[in-house]
Amino acid sequence: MAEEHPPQAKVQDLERMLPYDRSRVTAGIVHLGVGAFQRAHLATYVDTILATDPTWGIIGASLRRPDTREALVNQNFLYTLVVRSAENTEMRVIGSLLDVLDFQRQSVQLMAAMTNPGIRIVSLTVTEKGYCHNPATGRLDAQHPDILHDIQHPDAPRSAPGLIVRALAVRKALGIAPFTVLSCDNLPANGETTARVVTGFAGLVDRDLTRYIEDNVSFPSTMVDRIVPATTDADREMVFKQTGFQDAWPVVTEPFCQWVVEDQFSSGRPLFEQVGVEMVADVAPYELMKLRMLNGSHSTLAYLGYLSGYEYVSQAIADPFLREVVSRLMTEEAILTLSMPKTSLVHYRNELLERFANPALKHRASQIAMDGSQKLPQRLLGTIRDRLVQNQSIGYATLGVSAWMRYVMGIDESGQDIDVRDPLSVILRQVADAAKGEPAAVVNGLLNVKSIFGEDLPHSHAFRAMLVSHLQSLLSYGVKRTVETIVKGTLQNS
Ligand code: CS2
Repeated sequence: MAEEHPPQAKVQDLERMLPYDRSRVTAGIVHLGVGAFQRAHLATYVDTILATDPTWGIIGASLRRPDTREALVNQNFLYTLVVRSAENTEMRVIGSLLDVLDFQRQSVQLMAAMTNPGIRIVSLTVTEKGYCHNPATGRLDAQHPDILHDIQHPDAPRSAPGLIVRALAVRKALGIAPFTVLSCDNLPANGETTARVVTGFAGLVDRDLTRYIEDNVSFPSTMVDRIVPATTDADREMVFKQTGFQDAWPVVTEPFCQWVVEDQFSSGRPLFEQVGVEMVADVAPYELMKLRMLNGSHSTLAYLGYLSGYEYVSQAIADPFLREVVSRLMTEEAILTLSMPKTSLVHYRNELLERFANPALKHRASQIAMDGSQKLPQRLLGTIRDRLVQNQSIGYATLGVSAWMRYVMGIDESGQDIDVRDPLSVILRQVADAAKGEPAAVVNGLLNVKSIFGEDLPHSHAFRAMLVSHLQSLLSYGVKRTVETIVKGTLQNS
Protein backbone atom coordinates (compact mmCIF):
# COMPACT_ATOMS: atom_id res chain seq x y z
CA MET A 1 0.00 0.00 0.00
CA ALA A 2 1.37 3.45 -1.00
CA GLU A 3 2.61 5.41 2.00
CA GLU A 4 0.03 7.96 3.17
CA HIS A 5 0.95 11.63 3.18
CA PRO A 6 -1.22 14.75 3.58
CA PRO A 7 -2.96 16.09 0.44
CA GLN A 8 -0.87 18.34 -1.80
CA ALA A 9 -0.52 21.66 0.02
CA LYS A 10 -0.98 24.80 -2.05
CA VAL A 11 1.11 27.94 -1.69
CA GLN A 12 -1.95 29.79 -0.39
CA ASP A 13 -2.36 27.16 2.32
CA LEU A 14 1.22 27.76 3.39
CA GLU A 15 0.83 31.53 3.52
CA ARG A 16 -2.14 31.05 5.83
CA MET A 17 0.16 29.07 8.18
CA LEU A 18 2.38 32.11 8.72
CA PRO A 19 1.85 33.98 12.05
CA TYR A 20 1.47 37.25 10.16
CA ASP A 21 -0.36 38.65 7.12
CA ARG A 22 2.27 38.33 4.42
CA SER A 23 0.37 40.71 2.10
CA ARG A 24 1.20 43.54 4.56
CA VAL A 25 4.94 42.83 4.58
CA THR A 26 7.18 45.37 2.83
CA ALA A 27 10.89 45.07 2.04
CA GLY A 28 13.39 46.60 4.45
CA ILE A 29 16.40 44.41 3.63
CA VAL A 30 18.18 43.45 0.43
CA HIS A 31 20.30 40.33 0.88
CA LEU A 32 23.16 39.53 -1.49
CA GLY A 33 23.97 35.83 -1.82
CA VAL A 34 20.78 33.88 -1.04
CA GLY A 35 21.96 30.42 -0.04
CA ALA A 36 20.86 27.69 2.35
CA PHE A 37 22.72 29.27 5.26
CA GLN A 38 21.01 32.65 4.91
CA ARG A 39 17.61 31.00 4.61
CA ALA A 40 18.22 28.95 7.77
CA HIS A 41 19.73 31.81 9.75
CA LEU A 42 19.06 35.52 9.07
CA ALA A 43 15.77 34.85 7.26
CA THR A 44 14.38 32.88 10.22
CA TYR A 45 15.15 35.65 12.73
CA VAL A 46 13.51 38.18 10.38
CA ASP A 47 10.52 35.87 9.87
CA THR A 48 9.84 35.97 13.60
CA ILE A 49 10.18 39.76 13.66
CA LEU A 50 7.58 40.20 10.89
CA ALA A 51 4.81 39.23 13.30
CA THR A 52 5.38 42.53 15.14
CA ASP A 53 7.05 44.67 12.47
CA PRO A 54 6.13 43.90 8.83
CA THR A 55 8.52 46.49 7.37
CA TRP A 56 11.57 44.16 7.36
CA GLY A 57 10.82 41.77 4.53
CA ILE A 58 13.82 40.54 2.52
CA ILE A 59 14.49 40.86 -1.19
CA GLY A 60 17.21 38.34 -1.94
CA ALA A 61 19.60 38.27 -4.88
CA SER A 62 21.63 35.38 -6.23
CA LEU A 63 24.76 36.84 -7.81
CA ARG A 64 26.15 33.73 -9.43
CA ARG A 65 23.41 31.15 -10.10
CA PRO A 66 19.73 31.20 -11.15
CA ASP A 67 18.75 27.99 -9.36
CA THR A 68 17.48 29.46 -6.09
CA ARG A 69 15.08 31.80 -7.93
CA GLU A 70 14.06 29.05 -10.34
CA ALA A 71 13.29 26.77 -7.40
CA LEU A 72 11.35 29.26 -5.27
CA VAL A 73 9.56 31.53 -7.74
CA ASN A 74 6.73 29.03 -8.26
CA GLN A 75 6.12 28.81 -4.51
CA ASN A 76 6.11 32.56 -3.97
CA PHE A 77 9.55 32.27 -2.28
CA LEU A 78 8.07 30.40 0.66
CA TYR A 79 10.09 27.45 1.89
CA THR A 80 10.30 24.92 4.70
CA LEU A 81 12.83 25.20 7.52
CA VAL A 82 13.60 21.66 8.73
CA VAL A 83 15.28 21.52 12.14
CA ARG A 84 16.74 18.08 12.83
CA SER A 85 18.40 16.48 15.84
CA ALA A 86 18.97 12.86 16.81
CA GLU A 87 15.71 12.97 18.76
CA ASN A 88 13.27 14.71 16.42
CA THR A 89 12.47 16.82 13.37
CA GLU A 90 10.50 20.09 13.40
CA MET A 91 9.28 21.99 10.35
CA ARG A 92 8.24 25.59 9.88
CA VAL A 93 7.23 27.62 6.84
CA ILE A 94 9.35 30.74 6.34
CA GLY A 95 7.81 33.73 4.52
CA SER A 96 10.38 36.52 5.09
CA LEU A 97 11.90 36.13 1.63
CA LEU A 98 9.63 38.26 -0.60
CA ASP A 99 11.63 37.77 -3.79
CA VAL A 100 14.89 36.25 -5.06
CA LEU A 101 16.40 38.12 -8.00
CA ASP A 102 18.66 36.33 -10.47
CA PHE A 103 21.34 39.01 -10.85
CA GLN A 104 22.48 37.68 -14.22
CA ARG A 105 19.03 38.50 -15.64
CA GLN A 106 17.64 41.04 -13.18
CA SER A 107 20.54 43.40 -12.41
CA VAL A 108 18.29 46.43 -13.05
CA GLN A 109 15.70 45.16 -10.57
CA LEU A 110 18.43 44.55 -7.99
CA MET A 111 19.79 48.08 -8.28
CA ALA A 112 16.24 49.44 -8.07
CA ALA A 113 15.75 47.49 -4.86
CA MET A 114 19.09 48.60 -3.37
CA THR A 115 18.24 52.25 -4.08
CA ASN A 116 14.68 52.02 -2.76
CA PRO A 117 14.36 54.33 0.30
CA GLY A 118 12.50 51.57 2.17
CA ILE A 119 15.64 49.42 2.11
CA ARG A 120 17.63 50.26 5.26
CA ILE A 121 19.93 47.23 5.41
CA VAL A 122 21.94 45.43 2.72
CA SER A 123 23.15 42.13 4.17
CA LEU A 124 25.54 39.63 2.62
CA THR A 125 26.36 35.94 2.60
CA VAL A 126 28.50 35.90 -0.56
CA THR A 127 31.02 33.41 1.01
CA GLU A 128 34.62 34.30 1.71
CA LYS A 129 35.49 34.56 -2.01
CA GLY A 130 32.68 37.06 -2.69
CA TYR A 131 34.55 39.96 -1.05
CA CYS A 132 37.20 40.06 -3.82
CA HIS A 133 39.80 40.44 -1.09
CA ASN A 134 43.23 39.04 -0.28
CA PRO A 135 42.48 36.53 2.54
CA ALA A 136 45.92 37.05 4.11
CA THR A 137 45.62 40.85 4.35
CA GLY A 138 41.85 41.46 4.24
CA ARG A 139 42.37 44.16 1.63
CA LEU A 140 40.64 44.54 -1.75
CA ASP A 141 42.27 42.57 -4.58
CA ALA A 142 42.29 45.30 -7.26
CA GLN A 143 43.34 42.66 -9.81
CA HIS A 144 40.30 40.46 -9.15
CA PRO A 145 38.49 39.92 -12.50
CA ASP A 146 35.19 41.24 -11.12
CA ILE A 147 36.88 44.32 -9.67
CA LEU A 148 38.68 44.98 -12.96
CA HIS A 149 35.28 44.71 -14.70
CA ASP A 150 33.59 47.04 -12.21
CA ILE A 151 36.34 49.66 -12.49
CA GLN A 152 35.60 49.76 -16.22
CA HIS A 153 31.82 49.63 -15.67
CA PRO A 154 31.08 51.31 -12.28
CA ASP A 155 27.47 51.88 -13.35
CA ALA A 156 27.00 48.18 -14.19
CA PRO A 157 28.92 46.34 -11.46
CA ARG A 158 28.88 42.58 -10.85
CA SER A 159 30.90 42.26 -7.62
CA ALA A 160 29.42 42.71 -4.15
CA PRO A 161 31.70 45.70 -3.39
CA GLY A 162 30.83 47.21 -6.78
CA LEU A 163 27.08 46.79 -6.27
CA ILE A 164 27.20 48.35 -2.81
CA VAL A 165 29.27 51.32 -4.01
CA ARG A 166 26.99 51.90 -6.99
CA ALA A 167 23.84 51.76 -4.86
CA LEU A 168 25.31 54.15 -2.27
CA ALA A 169 26.36 56.57 -5.05
CA VAL A 170 22.83 56.59 -6.52
CA ARG A 171 21.23 57.03 -3.08
CA LYS A 172 23.58 59.92 -2.31
CA ALA A 173 22.81 61.59 -5.66
CA LEU A 174 19.06 61.25 -5.00
CA GLY A 175 19.32 62.46 -1.42
CA ILE A 176 18.29 59.06 -0.04
CA ALA A 177 19.86 58.04 3.27
CA PRO A 178 22.40 55.21 2.99
CA PHE A 179 21.69 51.67 4.18
CA THR A 180 23.69 49.72 6.75
CA VAL A 181 25.95 47.05 5.25
CA LEU A 182 25.62 43.84 7.30
CA SER A 183 28.11 41.09 6.52
CA CYS A 184 27.02 37.62 7.65
CA ASP A 185 30.04 35.72 6.33
CA ASN A 186 32.73 33.77 8.15
CA LEU A 187 35.43 36.42 7.95
CA PRO A 188 37.47 37.92 10.80
CA ALA A 189 36.08 41.38 11.64
CA ASN A 190 33.63 40.88 8.76
CA GLY A 191 32.19 44.40 9.14
CA GLU A 192 35.62 46.05 8.99
CA THR A 193 36.66 43.77 6.13
CA THR A 194 33.52 44.71 4.19
CA ALA A 195 34.11 48.41 4.88
CA ARG A 196 37.70 48.03 3.69
CA VAL A 197 36.82 46.39 0.38
CA VAL A 198 33.86 48.75 -0.23
CA THR A 199 35.84 51.93 0.44
CA GLY A 200 38.80 50.38 -1.35
CA PHE A 201 36.68 49.98 -4.48
CA ALA A 202 35.06 53.41 -4.05
CA GLY A 203 38.55 54.89 -3.94
CA LEU A 204 39.21 53.42 -7.39
CA VAL A 205 36.09 54.89 -9.03
CA ASP A 206 34.83 57.87 -7.00
CA ARG A 207 37.05 59.49 -4.39
CA ASP A 208 34.35 61.90 -3.13
CA LEU A 209 32.08 58.94 -2.44
CA THR A 210 34.79 57.25 -0.38
CA ARG A 211 34.69 60.03 2.21
CA TYR A 212 30.87 59.96 2.18
CA ILE A 213 30.86 56.21 2.88
CA GLU A 214 33.46 56.54 5.63
CA ASP A 215 31.39 59.27 7.32
CA ASN A 216 27.85 57.96 6.81
CA VAL A 217 27.67 54.18 6.29
CA SER A 218 27.68 51.60 9.10
CA PHE A 219 29.41 48.25 8.67
CA PRO A 220 28.67 46.33 11.89
CA SER A 221 30.55 43.09 12.41
CA THR A 222 28.62 39.95 13.20
CA MET A 223 29.21 36.38 14.30
CA VAL A 224 26.86 33.92 12.63
CA ASP A 225 26.56 30.27 13.60
CA ARG A 226 24.28 27.50 12.33
CA ILE A 227 25.27 24.28 10.58
CA VAL A 228 23.33 24.00 7.30
CA PRO A 229 24.18 21.07 5.01
CA ALA A 230 23.29 21.26 1.31
CA THR A 231 19.68 20.15 0.67
CA THR A 232 19.19 16.72 -0.90
CA ASP A 233 16.32 15.09 -2.78
CA ALA A 234 15.77 12.89 0.28
CA ASP A 235 15.13 16.09 2.26
CA ARG A 236 12.58 17.23 -0.33
CA GLU A 237 10.85 13.84 -0.20
CA MET A 238 10.74 13.96 3.61
CA VAL A 239 9.11 17.42 3.56
CA PHE A 240 6.53 16.29 1.01
CA LYS A 241 5.66 13.16 2.96
CA GLN A 242 5.24 15.04 6.21
CA THR A 243 3.54 18.23 4.98
CA GLY A 244 2.13 17.60 1.52
CA PHE A 245 4.15 20.65 0.33
CA GLN A 246 6.21 19.86 -2.77
CA ASP A 247 8.92 22.24 -1.60
CA ALA A 248 11.49 22.69 -4.38
CA TRP A 249 14.17 23.85 -1.95
CA PRO A 250 13.65 23.36 1.80
CA VAL A 251 16.60 24.02 4.09
CA VAL A 252 17.76 21.51 6.70
CA THR A 253 19.61 22.57 9.81
CA GLU A 254 20.34 21.89 13.48
CA PRO A 255 18.52 23.21 16.55
CA PHE A 256 21.49 25.42 17.50
CA CYS A 257 21.42 28.95 16.10
CA GLN A 258 23.42 31.98 17.21
CA TRP A 259 23.80 35.54 15.89
CA VAL A 260 25.95 38.16 17.62
CA VAL A 261 25.76 41.63 16.07
CA GLU A 262 27.53 44.94 16.75
CA ASP A 263 24.80 47.49 17.41
CA GLN A 264 25.84 50.02 14.75
CA PHE A 265 23.00 50.73 12.29
CA SER A 266 22.93 54.08 10.49
CA SER A 267 19.34 53.77 9.23
CA GLY A 268 17.51 51.79 11.88
CA ARG A 269 17.19 48.06 12.38
CA PRO A 270 14.68 45.37 13.41
CA LEU A 271 14.35 44.68 17.14
CA PHE A 272 16.73 41.74 16.78
CA GLU A 273 17.18 41.45 20.55
CA GLN A 274 13.51 40.42 20.83
CA VAL A 275 14.16 37.28 18.77
CA GLY A 276 17.32 36.01 20.47
CA VAL A 277 19.99 37.96 18.63
CA GLU A 278 22.82 39.15 20.91
CA MET A 279 23.38 42.87 20.27
CA VAL A 280 26.86 43.80 21.58
CA ALA A 281 29.43 46.59 21.44
CA ASP A 282 32.26 44.32 20.30
CA VAL A 283 31.76 41.08 18.35
CA ALA A 284 35.47 40.24 18.01
CA PRO A 285 35.78 37.81 20.96
CA TYR A 286 32.69 35.87 19.81
CA GLU A 287 33.88 35.88 16.19
CA LEU A 288 37.38 34.60 16.93
CA MET A 289 35.93 31.90 19.19
CA LYS A 290 33.62 30.70 16.44
CA LEU A 291 36.07 30.94 13.55
CA ARG A 292 38.97 29.26 15.37
CA MET A 293 37.01 26.62 17.31
CA LEU A 294 34.05 25.66 15.14
CA ASN A 295 35.39 26.51 11.70
CA GLY A 296 38.98 25.50 12.43
CA SER A 297 37.74 22.11 13.67
CA HIS A 298 35.33 21.84 10.74
CA SER A 299 38.07 22.33 8.15
CA THR A 300 40.44 19.96 9.95
CA LEU A 301 37.69 17.31 10.15
CA ALA A 302 36.74 17.90 6.53
CA TYR A 303 40.22 17.26 5.07
CA LEU A 304 41.28 14.48 7.46
CA GLY A 305 37.80 12.94 7.30
CA TYR A 306 37.49 13.05 3.52
CA LEU A 307 40.98 11.56 3.08
CA SER A 308 40.06 8.86 5.62
CA GLY A 309 37.06 7.90 3.51
CA TYR A 310 34.31 9.49 5.63
CA GLU A 311 31.55 11.22 3.63
CA TYR A 312 29.88 13.11 6.48
CA VAL A 313 31.12 15.14 9.45
CA SER A 314 29.08 12.94 11.79
CA GLN A 315 31.04 9.90 10.57
CA ALA A 316 34.39 11.67 10.89
CA ILE A 317 33.73 12.85 14.46
CA ALA A 318 32.67 9.30 15.35
CA ASP A 319 36.25 8.21 14.62
CA PRO A 320 37.82 8.39 18.11
CA PHE A 321 41.19 9.53 16.79
CA LEU A 322 39.75 12.32 14.63
CA ARG A 323 37.53 13.39 17.52
CA GLU A 324 40.62 13.55 19.75
CA VAL A 325 42.49 15.63 17.16
CA VAL A 326 39.82 18.35 16.99
CA SER A 327 39.26 18.22 20.75
CA ARG A 328 42.98 18.84 21.29
CA LEU A 329 43.09 21.46 18.50
CA MET A 330 40.48 23.39 20.46
CA THR A 331 41.67 22.63 24.00
CA GLU A 332 45.44 22.81 23.63
CA GLU A 333 45.73 25.42 20.88
CA ALA A 334 42.73 27.51 19.76
CA ILE A 335 41.23 28.16 23.22
CA LEU A 336 44.59 29.44 24.48
CA THR A 337 44.51 32.23 21.86
CA LEU A 338 41.02 33.47 22.79
CA SER A 339 39.87 36.10 25.29
CA MET A 340 36.44 34.72 26.19
CA PRO A 341 36.12 33.22 29.71
CA LYS A 342 37.71 29.75 29.80
CA THR A 343 34.57 28.13 31.21
CA SER A 344 32.45 29.38 28.32
CA LEU A 345 35.09 28.22 25.82
CA VAL A 346 35.17 24.72 27.33
CA HIS A 347 31.36 24.63 27.26
CA TYR A 348 31.40 25.78 23.62
CA ARG A 349 33.94 23.05 22.78
CA ASN A 350 31.84 20.33 24.37
CA GLU A 351 28.73 21.67 22.61
CA LEU A 352 30.58 21.68 19.26
CA LEU A 353 31.63 18.03 19.61
CA GLU A 354 27.95 17.17 20.14
CA ARG A 355 26.81 19.37 17.24
CA PHE A 356 29.33 17.76 14.86
CA ALA A 357 27.99 14.32 15.89
CA ASN A 358 24.35 15.14 14.99
CA PRO A 359 23.43 11.96 13.04
CA ALA A 360 20.41 13.66 11.46
CA LEU A 361 22.58 16.13 9.51
CA LYS A 362 24.20 14.78 6.35
CA HIS A 363 26.92 17.45 6.29
CA ARG A 364 29.40 16.45 3.62
CA ALA A 365 33.10 16.81 4.31
CA SER A 366 33.51 17.80 0.67
CA GLN A 367 31.12 20.76 1.17
CA ILE A 368 33.25 22.14 4.00
CA ALA A 369 36.47 21.36 2.13
CA MET A 370 35.55 23.84 -0.62
CA ASP A 371 37.37 27.19 -0.90
CA GLY A 372 40.09 26.24 1.57
CA SER A 373 42.38 28.99 0.27
CA GLN A 374 39.77 31.52 1.41
CA LYS A 375 39.03 29.79 4.73
CA LEU A 376 42.37 28.65 6.18
CA PRO A 377 43.66 32.13 7.14
CA GLN A 378 40.91 32.85 9.65
CA ARG A 379 40.24 29.24 10.68
CA LEU A 380 43.72 27.82 11.35
CA LEU A 381 46.49 30.28 10.41
CA GLY A 382 45.34 32.88 12.96
CA THR A 383 45.70 30.31 15.73
CA ILE A 384 49.13 29.30 14.40
CA ARG A 385 50.36 32.92 14.21
CA ASP A 386 49.28 33.69 17.76
CA ARG A 387 50.83 30.45 19.07
CA LEU A 388 54.11 31.10 17.23
CA VAL A 389 54.35 34.55 18.82
CA GLN A 390 54.00 32.82 22.22
CA ASN A 391 56.50 30.16 21.13
CA GLN A 392 53.87 27.49 21.88
CA SER A 393 52.85 24.24 20.18
CA ILE A 394 51.07 24.38 16.81
CA GLY A 395 50.89 20.69 16.00
CA TYR A 396 47.13 20.17 15.72
CA ALA A 397 46.34 23.35 13.76
CA THR A 398 49.30 22.54 11.51
CA LEU A 399 47.94 19.03 11.01
CA GLY A 400 44.77 20.67 9.64
CA VAL A 401 46.83 22.78 7.24
CA SER A 402 48.93 19.78 6.12
CA ALA A 403 45.71 17.81 5.54
CA TRP A 404 44.52 20.67 3.28
CA MET A 405 47.85 20.50 1.41
CA ARG A 406 47.39 16.75 1.01
CA TYR A 407 43.83 17.38 -0.23
CA VAL A 408 44.76 19.99 -2.85
CA MET A 409 47.35 17.60 -4.31
CA GLY A 410 44.18 16.32 -5.97
CA ILE A 411 44.49 12.52 -5.67
CA ASP A 412 43.15 10.53 -2.72
CA GLU A 413 44.69 7.47 -1.06
CA SER A 414 42.97 5.08 -3.45
CA GLY A 415 44.33 6.97 -6.46
CA GLN A 416 41.00 8.65 -7.27
CA ASP A 417 40.89 12.30 -8.36
CA ILE A 418 39.71 14.78 -5.72
CA ASP A 419 37.34 17.45 -7.05
CA VAL A 420 39.13 20.43 -5.46
CA ARG A 421 36.65 23.35 -5.55
CA ASP A 422 38.61 26.55 -4.87
CA PRO A 423 39.10 29.93 -6.57
CA LEU A 424 42.82 29.08 -6.62
CA SER A 425 42.40 25.44 -7.65
CA VAL A 426 44.45 25.82 -10.85
CA ILE A 427 47.38 27.45 -9.08
CA LEU A 428 47.23 24.97 -6.20
CA ARG A 429 47.26 21.99 -8.55
CA GLN A 430 50.13 23.46 -10.60
CA VAL A 431 52.17 23.91 -7.41
CA ALA A 432 51.36 20.40 -6.25
CA ASP A 433 52.16 18.83 -9.64
CA ALA A 434 55.45 20.75 -9.93
CA ALA A 435 56.46 19.31 -6.55
CA LYS A 436 56.12 15.78 -7.99
CA GLY A 437 54.72 14.50 -4.69
CA GLU A 438 57.84 15.46 -2.71
CA PRO A 439 56.52 16.73 0.69
CA ALA A 440 59.04 19.55 1.22
CA ALA A 441 58.51 20.79 -2.34
CA VAL A 442 54.71 20.72 -1.90
CA VAL A 443 55.00 22.67 1.37
CA ASN A 444 57.47 25.19 -0.09
CA GLY A 445 55.31 25.74 -3.16
CA LEU A 446 52.06 26.21 -1.26
CA LEU A 447 53.63 28.41 1.43
CA ASN A 448 54.61 30.74 -1.40
CA VAL A 449 50.95 31.47 -2.14
CA LYS A 450 51.05 34.82 -0.39
CA SER A 451 47.28 35.45 -0.54
CA ILE A 452 46.91 32.48 1.84
CA PHE A 453 50.05 32.44 4.01
CA GLY A 454 51.05 36.12 3.81
CA GLU A 455 54.61 37.36 4.11
CA ASP A 456 55.33 36.10 7.66
CA LEU A 457 54.38 32.42 7.93
CA PRO A 458 56.70 31.24 5.13
CA HIS A 459 59.59 32.49 7.29
CA SER A 460 58.64 30.37 10.28
CA HIS A 461 61.03 27.39 10.34
CA ALA A 462 58.93 25.73 13.07
CA PHE A 463 55.76 25.95 10.98
CA ARG A 464 57.47 24.81 7.78
CA ALA A 465 59.20 21.88 9.50
CA MET A 466 55.95 20.76 11.15
CA LEU A 467 54.09 20.96 7.83
CA VAL A 468 56.76 18.84 6.10
CA SER A 469 56.75 16.29 8.92
CA HIS A 470 52.96 15.93 8.87
CA LEU A 471 52.71 15.85 5.09
CA GLN A 472 55.52 13.28 4.87
CA SER A 473 53.58 11.04 7.24
CA LEU A 474 50.24 11.60 5.50
CA LEU A 475 51.80 10.62 2.17
CA SER A 476 53.89 7.72 3.52
CA TYR A 477 51.51 6.09 6.01
CA GLY A 478 48.09 7.51 5.11
CA VAL A 479 45.75 9.70 7.16
CA LYS A 480 44.35 7.13 9.55
CA ARG A 481 47.73 5.81 10.67
CA THR A 482 49.20 9.33 10.90
CA VAL A 483 46.32 10.58 13.05
CA GLU A 484 46.44 7.50 15.28
CA THR A 485 50.17 7.83 15.89
CA ILE A 486 49.85 11.54 16.64
CA VAL A 487 47.00 10.94 19.09
CA LYS A 488 48.85 8.07 20.75
CA GLY A 489 51.85 10.37 21.01
CA THR A 490 54.23 8.16 19.14
CA LEU A 491 54.62 10.77 16.36
CA GLN A 492 56.22 14.13 17.03
CA ASN A 493 53.48 16.76 17.08
CA SER A 494 54.75 19.75 19.02
C1 CS2 B 1 31.40 25.26 7.33
C2 CS2 B 1 30.54 26.43 7.75
O1 CS2 B 1 31.11 24.92 5.01
C3 CS2 B 1 31.87 25.37 5.90
O2 CS2 B 1 32.97 25.91 5.66
O3 CS2 B 1 32.52 25.21 8.21
O4 CS2 B 1 29.53 26.70 6.78
C4 CS2 B 1 29.87 26.11 9.08
O5 CS2 B 1 28.91 25.06 8.91
C5 CS2 B 1 29.16 27.33 9.66
O6 CS2 B 1 30.10 28.39 9.81
C6 CS2 B 1 28.57 26.98 11.03
O7 CS2 B 1 28.13 28.14 11.67
